[in-house]
Amino acid sequence: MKLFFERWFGGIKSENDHQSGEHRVNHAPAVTEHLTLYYSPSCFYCVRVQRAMERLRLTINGRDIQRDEGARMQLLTGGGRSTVPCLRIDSNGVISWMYESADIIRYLKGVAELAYAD
Ligand SMILES: N[C@@H](CCC(=O)N[C@@H](CS)C(=O)NCC(=O)O)C(=O)O
Repeated sequence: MKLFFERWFGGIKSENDHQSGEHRVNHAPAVTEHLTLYYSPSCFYCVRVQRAMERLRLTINGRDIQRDEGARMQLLTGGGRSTVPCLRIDSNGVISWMYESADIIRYLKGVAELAYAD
């Protein structure tokens, strides 16, 4: 099962930065520049969010907390918990942390609707 997740995540990530553990996932526009998805490759809920991102054709900065201790600490100190998935939302400098995968997917649907409107 672990291998499946590793392959699945490995298949979609691009512009991978092995030093920082920071990379972009999926394929698309700049409408998600204010978003960062904290995730772990072994987390089923994260897979659900990533699948939604693919369906919605959204590109989002991803931070793998399993591989990147700095990212895990950012999540813990910023959001208050190290649970993943967590979507960090920067609304003109006001930072919020969304922890529930269902909430994240709902939020991303709204982002996609705006992005692909008209
Ligand atoms: N209700 C959450 C569940 C998330 C969850 O259970 N995440 C696990 C990984 S699959 C986790 O981060 N566990 C470690 C922790 O809670 O600190 C959601 O749907 O997003």
